[in-house]
Amino acid sequence: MHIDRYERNWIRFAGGLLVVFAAALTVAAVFLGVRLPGIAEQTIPIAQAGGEYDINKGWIRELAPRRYEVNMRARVWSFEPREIRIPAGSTVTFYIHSDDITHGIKIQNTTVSTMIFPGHVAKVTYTFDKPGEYVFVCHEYCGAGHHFMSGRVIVEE
Ligand SMILES: [Cu+2]
Repeated sequence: MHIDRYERNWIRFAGGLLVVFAAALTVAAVFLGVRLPGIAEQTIPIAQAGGEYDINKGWIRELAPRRYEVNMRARVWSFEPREIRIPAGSTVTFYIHSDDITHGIKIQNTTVSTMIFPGHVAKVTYTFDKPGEYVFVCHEYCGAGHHFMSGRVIVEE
C-alpha cells in the first residue's frame, strides 16, 4: 500500500507525540507523585460539627492560634459566611456543602478551587500567609443570580 511521504511523516510525528505524552504521564505519576484529586479525598460526610456549631449555619471557629475551621454553605445565590476575618499566617480548613444545586468556589490568588456537589462536603485547606483581601466566587454557573455569589477572606496583619 502506498502512503504519501508527507502523510507518513505526519503519522510518525503523531505517533511520536503519543509516546512522548505517555512517557510524560508515567514520569509524573511514578516519579513526581502527581495525582488526580479523587472524589474520596475531597469529600467527607458532614460530621465535625457539634455542640453550639449547627451544621445548617455557616460558621468559623478557632481551633488553635492561627488554625481555623470554616463550615461554609453554598446556595442560590450566596455563601455563608460571606466574610471571613483571620490573622495572617492562619491555616484554614474549609468544609463546604451545597443546600441545593451544584456550585463551585474559587478563592482568588490562592490554590483553593473546588466543586461543591449537593450531598457531599468539599474539604480544602489553605494557609493565608499574605495579608490582604481574597475574594471568592462561585465558578459553576448556577442560575440567574450566579454572579452575586461571592464573598471575601480578609487576612489581617
Ligand atoms: Cu453558585
